[in-house]
Amino acid sequence: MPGITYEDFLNLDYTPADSELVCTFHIDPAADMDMEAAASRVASESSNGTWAELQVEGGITDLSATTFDIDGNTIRVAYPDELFEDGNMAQVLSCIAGNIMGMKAVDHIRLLDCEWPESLTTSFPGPQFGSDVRNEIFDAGDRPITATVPKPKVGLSTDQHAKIGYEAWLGGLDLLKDDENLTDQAFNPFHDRLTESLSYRDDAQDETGEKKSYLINITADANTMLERADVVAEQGCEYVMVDVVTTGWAAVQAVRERCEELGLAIHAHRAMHAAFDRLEDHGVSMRVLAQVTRLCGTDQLHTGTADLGKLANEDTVGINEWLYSDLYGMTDVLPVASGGLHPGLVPELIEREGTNIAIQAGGGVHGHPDGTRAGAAALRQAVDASVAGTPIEEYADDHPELQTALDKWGTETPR
Ligand code: CAP
Ligand code: MG
Repeated sequence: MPGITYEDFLNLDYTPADSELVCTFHIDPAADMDMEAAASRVASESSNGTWAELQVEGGITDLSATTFDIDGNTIRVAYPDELFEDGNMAQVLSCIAGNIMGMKAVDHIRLLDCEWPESLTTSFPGPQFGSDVRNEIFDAGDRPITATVPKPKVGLSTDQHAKIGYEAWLGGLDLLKDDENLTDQAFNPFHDRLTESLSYRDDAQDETGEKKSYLINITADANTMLERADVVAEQGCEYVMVDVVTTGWAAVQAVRERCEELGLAIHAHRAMHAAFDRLEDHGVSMRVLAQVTRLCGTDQLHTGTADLGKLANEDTVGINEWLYSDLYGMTDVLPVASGGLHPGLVPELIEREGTNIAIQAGGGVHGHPDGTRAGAAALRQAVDASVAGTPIEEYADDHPELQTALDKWGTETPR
């Protein structure tokens, strides 16, 4: 490719091959740059180009990406399959969301969406269980599964934390979940928490006759996560929880491989996603982060509350549809709705997102005036009523825990 220049990366007559990865970006060119010049630089820097005109002796494989469509500030770029290493998400992201994020040729650039080709996609494992966890683990039928995270986030002793789990399970919830900043601190060590919580889990199963499980946060360096996953499986839990953005997808891939051997499902929390996706015109969209997470193979993923909860959300419903969509036979992902939820929001949440989800509430369970067990019962009652098509106000007539929750929080979105 002797004499390669930026113009070689722009061809508005080009039709991408089925094997190519097509990425859609929003770009705002720098003041001294026109759209075509900026768009060609995006394709160049994210494939095989650089700022200087290159003189390469001898033949090499042409791995140039092509900007083939410009529509206002939206551009589409096709990347040849050979550019990527199969099954290596870190390498893929270093191309399509790497140096270009800091290029001076653009004031802002946002990776909005990817169309994943079959060969690259199927080089990743995808989830083991996906939304089948609802019935493979819990026998939940048509209803969403439910989870709660003890609050305060950190500072509870192991015993306090485990007892809150017990109360929540007895109240009718399926899952206890660790908070994102609880891993293995002195006030609540990982191994003690695992053992004590699973002991209460067994009691709660015996007392309720329902299956219960625990999303224990193994987030750490990759080697430590693998050791923790081994112990979680040895002790008879079904899940591990990983914070996929902070730990990084290479580490998630290592955990996914080990979880295949161990038969464990993976719950993906997404703390720090908003550093990538909150600014509308820059970064990486949650849609793409969700795509990446599905390819890497987690079974559950937080995707927000369709704007019903306390946190800003990007297109929860559209992202969930992508997570369920057919992707060359790859297993789907169960979306987790969380962040400021409480029983009064459940009917509208199910209206917006459907029932093939997990519903997770912390403050909306433990903040119940009568405590965690009543709060858990109220959340479960709200779910059962909604799935049955009964208005929760009516259901609350003979479900006092739900009535108390509605009296306290109504159907308002918290801030
Ligand atoms: C929810 C939560 C989750 C957020 C994360 C929290 O607690 O535990 O981390 O849901 O956001 O600490 O806020 P509450 P997202 O139920 O008490 O709000 O699901 O959007 O990734
Ligand atoms: Mg949290």
